Amino acid sequence: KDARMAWWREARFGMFIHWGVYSVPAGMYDGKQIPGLGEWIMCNAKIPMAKYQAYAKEFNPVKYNPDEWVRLAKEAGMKYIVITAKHHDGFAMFKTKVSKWNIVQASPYGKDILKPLAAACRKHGVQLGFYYSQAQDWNNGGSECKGAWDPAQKRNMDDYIDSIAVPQVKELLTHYGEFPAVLWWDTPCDMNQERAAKINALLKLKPNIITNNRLGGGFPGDYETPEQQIPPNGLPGHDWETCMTINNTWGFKQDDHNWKSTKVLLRNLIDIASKGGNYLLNVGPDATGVIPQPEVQRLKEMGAWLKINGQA
Ligand code: FUL
Repeated sequence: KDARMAWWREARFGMFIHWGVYSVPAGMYDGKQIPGLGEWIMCNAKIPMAKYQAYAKEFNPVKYNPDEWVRLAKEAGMKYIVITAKHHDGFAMFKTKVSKWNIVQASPYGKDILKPLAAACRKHGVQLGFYYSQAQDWNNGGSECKGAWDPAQKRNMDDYIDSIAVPQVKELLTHYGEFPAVLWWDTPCDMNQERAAKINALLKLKPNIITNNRLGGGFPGDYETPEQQIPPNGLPGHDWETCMTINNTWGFKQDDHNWKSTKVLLRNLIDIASKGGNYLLNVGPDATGVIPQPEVQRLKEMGAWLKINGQA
């Protein structure tokens, strides 16, 4: 494990990217601002499947420039990127054979966004990880965690695991060369040992892969994931990574301007590094493929500080 974790333990700073169909409504539904996290809008506003799926027809991120994103991460002093390959809305940001609810078939953009990101990461020497919501999936018959809101969300969790989660994780593990370096699981609602074991078994396809502790079913993964907080004394004896938003949402919301200052973000990074953790700091690109300017500015300022202080 030490050899496998070596790059990750030295990395200290990474970029989390929450990007998907939810960046189209961007926090608004039916003319109203929906409170809560941007990427949770389908659940929070109880949007029926058909209505939510229509947003994909407006998802055309023609300004997506993965090379620029990776250069921004590098300039900020970040050593790795973790991007939402599939969030709880079940939308695959990649080419997949097992569900039509994916960027290639359901959006006008029509292209896998992970492929060129992997190429840019390779070119710039940045590690790339995939976030995959393995349990919660509101459009493919996975768990709704908090209960269904549309009768169309008929669910058999075992069918979902066998026909969606397992084959998609296999696709993610085999279509992107040396990547993913990390698999970032989330919200293990309705996971049990048997379901998690089917997913965990795929990891042998990438013997050096690093995974977080959110698979469920009793699988510990490689590291702990404090969310939006820094454990006061670190987590002695564990590898850990604090993930955090720059404003209050992970997925883009047009009305969230509650940006943390560069000073606070730098203090967080230093605090975390001094306690032996990693800082996975989130950006939420909009539906055109642009990272909001206040986030870009803060990341550049962090990088400039790290450079002056000999840390990047
Ligand atoms: C949470 C998710 O439910 C959020 O949407 C976000 O992805 C965060 C990093 O993890 O548990």
